[in-house]
This record gives sequence, structure tokens and C-alpha cells, in this order.
Amino acid sequence: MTDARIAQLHGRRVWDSRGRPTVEVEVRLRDGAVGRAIAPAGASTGQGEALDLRDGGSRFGGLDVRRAVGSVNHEIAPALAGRDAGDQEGVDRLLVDLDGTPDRSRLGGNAVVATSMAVLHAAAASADEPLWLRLSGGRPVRIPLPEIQIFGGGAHADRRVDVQDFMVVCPAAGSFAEALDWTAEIYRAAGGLMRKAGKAQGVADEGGFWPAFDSNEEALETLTLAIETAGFAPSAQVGISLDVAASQFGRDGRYALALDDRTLDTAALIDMLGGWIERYPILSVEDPVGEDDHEGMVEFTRRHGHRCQVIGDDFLVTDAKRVEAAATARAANAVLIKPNQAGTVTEAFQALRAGKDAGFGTVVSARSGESEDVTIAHLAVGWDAGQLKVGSFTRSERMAKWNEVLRIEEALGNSAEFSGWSAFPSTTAVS
Ligand code: 2PG
Ligand code: MG
Repeated sequence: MTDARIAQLHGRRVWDSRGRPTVEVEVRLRDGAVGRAIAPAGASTGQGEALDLRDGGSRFGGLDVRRAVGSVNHEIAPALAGRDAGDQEGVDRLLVDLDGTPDRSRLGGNAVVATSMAVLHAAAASADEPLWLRLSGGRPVRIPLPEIQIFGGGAHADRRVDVQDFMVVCPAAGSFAEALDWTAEIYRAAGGLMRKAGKAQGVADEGGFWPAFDSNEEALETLTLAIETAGFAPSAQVGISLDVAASQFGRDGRYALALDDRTLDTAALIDMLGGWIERYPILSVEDPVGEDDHEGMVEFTRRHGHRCQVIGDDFLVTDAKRVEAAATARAANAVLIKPNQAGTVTEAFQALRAGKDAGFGTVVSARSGESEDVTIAHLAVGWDAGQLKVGSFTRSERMAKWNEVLRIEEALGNSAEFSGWSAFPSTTAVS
């Protein structure tokens, strides 16, 4: 007999991929089912995100999470005792009410999201179902198109280049497994080009090559060459996806590109990015202007949204209301979905739902600070997001997610449909 009521909930401090403390939550149900999840952490965080509660002071650079772990063990655990883990919405509502702040700053967004995801896992375990299957509710799902970083930059590489993520997407691949095969060849080719140019200097935060380039555009040239060197046709088979993360180098319509030694206003930044879209096989651009630059987002989407996916990350912070407003204003045509930006699984799902209702592309995403936790792989499949962004193609906190999707694709067998070009519902750039 299953009894999915929560018997025990325990928080502990574990360590993330940057060697920083983070929160893990373990939930045990009355029927013995167990669920566990670890909170990720961003570096280029949006202002509207749920707050990642840190202790401050000098210990671990102020980043310890004793307060957030305390929230789990002293407040959340007693409040959730006896609750039905199968009622994710009810559990998440209780977490939001218990916290009582708009940004989860009292209990800590990290405490809340780890709890929310751990409960989700426990309910799936109790039902003896893989998490992705439970989330799908039996509806058909697609295996997501992976967005995979080749060069890291911005806040993930000491701002060595201004643009944060130089990624590839392989929408012409026949399956998720094949998309990974192609990416592995491109990653190798990029490494070879870096070594040949004397620019191999290790990897950045998310496992992409350290960007030892003389300009932002040199990264685009090198990435296009890597796609060709690996034997693929740029645009037709493999495209580039950029996360400009513009809030990191500009606000109030002034953008300081340190590497290129230029300061641009919004119009000039949009022109520059438009030139890149002309010259390189760019299929997707995230946060092209700052999170405060609503007009810039509208203008960028008007100019380039018909041929290129325009993703709001810091701009939309996984918030359903912001997604709805952006859809009305045509200020993006895709949304990044990060559970820890929203705070709970339910709120992340609502943002994804709002995106889908608006015809947006939806991209479930990891953070730059990650762990072995693979929850997002299941969210991307079970919610039929169409796209999954996890960082690069090295380091096990990244590979754990890619490998989990491989397992799901294998389990689905012949009924596995790879999203491919259908990942981009809102652009006509695609073949
Ligand atoms: C982003 C993410 C992942 P961070 O901006 O999309 O690359 O970075 O987790 O540092 O916010
Ligand atoms: Mg981003």
C-alpha cells in the first residue's frame, strides 16, 4: 500500500560544482518512498529572482547556508509533516505562505526549491513511476533539443569575454543521442582550434572552453569554424545559441563591452547583435539587452524575432506574470525556465505554461552552480519543454543531466520523439 504522506523531511549542507555550500533536502514518506534534491545557484542572477539565502560573514566568503538548512529542519519540516506529497501544488502553496515574502527571502529560495523538488521526487517514487512520466500525466512528450555551451564567458569566466554563453544547438539531428554525438565532435574540434591557436587555457564555470579571445566576435568565428571542422553545415544542421546576459555589462541603456573597448547604447547593441545574426548561424539569443531595458527587448524582438529565438532569462525570471506581459508587448518569443528563480516547482510550471500558451519556445535551464541533481532533465521531458540548457559537454554536474535524458530517450524507445526544429515554435528562421 502506498501512503504518500510526509513522514520525515531533513535538510543538510552539501557542496556544489563551484565548491560552494548548498542545500540538500531529503523527504521520506510513510510508505518508505524517498525523494532527494539539491538547490542550484546562479552567478548572473536576475533582480526578480527568488533569493538564494546565504549566511554572510567571512565563512566560505559569506556563502554558507546554515540559515537555509535551519529553515528546512526547524520550520519547513514541521509544517509539511503529514502532508500528501502527491499534492505538489498544495505543498508549494504551503511553502510560499510559510515564507510569507514575495522573494522567499525569509526561509531562503534555496531551502524552498530543494524542498519542492525533493517532494516531487518522493511522490514519483511512491507511485513507482519515473519522474518524467509522472510529470507528463500520460500526455505525449518530446525529448528536448539540447543547448550546449562550447565557450563560457561573462560572469562564468571572470568576464574574459563579455558574452556569457556561446552554445550550439543541433536541431537537424535525428535524436537527442545524435545531437550529443554531433556536439561531442564540435566540442573536440573547438578544443583543437584553441590548442592550435595557443589559446587552450582550461575551462570556465560550466565546462566550456576558457574564452581566450581578442574580441567577442572571434568567439563566434571560432565556433562557426568548429562546426564546419567537425563536418556539419552551419545553420542547416547546427546553429549557434548565445546568452548575451547583457545585464552583466549594462543598465539604463548603456552597455560597456570591455573586451571590444566600446560603450554602446541600446540601438547600437541591437545593431551589433543584428550584424552577428547576419554573419553567423545564430538561431537563438538570450537576454540581448539588460533586464531593465523593456523597450530594447521589444525592439530586438521586432527586428530579429522572426528569424531568431529571443529568450528572456533575467528579463522574465521564470515568472508567469512577466511572461504574459512580455507576450502582450512582444518583448521576447521564448522563456528560460529555472525552478530556483521561481522558488517552487509549481511556479516554474506556471511560467512554462504561460510561455506555451503564448506560443513561446520554452527552455528548462540549469544554473552555473550545479550538482549531481538531475531533476531538470525530467522537468524538460515531462513538461514537454522542447529545449534543455545545462552548460557544456564536460564535467559531471553537466553530463549527469545529458546522460539522464539519454536514459529517458532509451526508455521511450520507438515512441521517443526528438523535438528538433519544433523546439522553435515562434521563429521562421527554421527549415
Ligand atoms: C544563465 C545561467 C546559466 P547563471 O544566465 O542562463 O548559464 O547562468 O546560473 O549564472 O544565472
Ligand atoms: Mg541567462
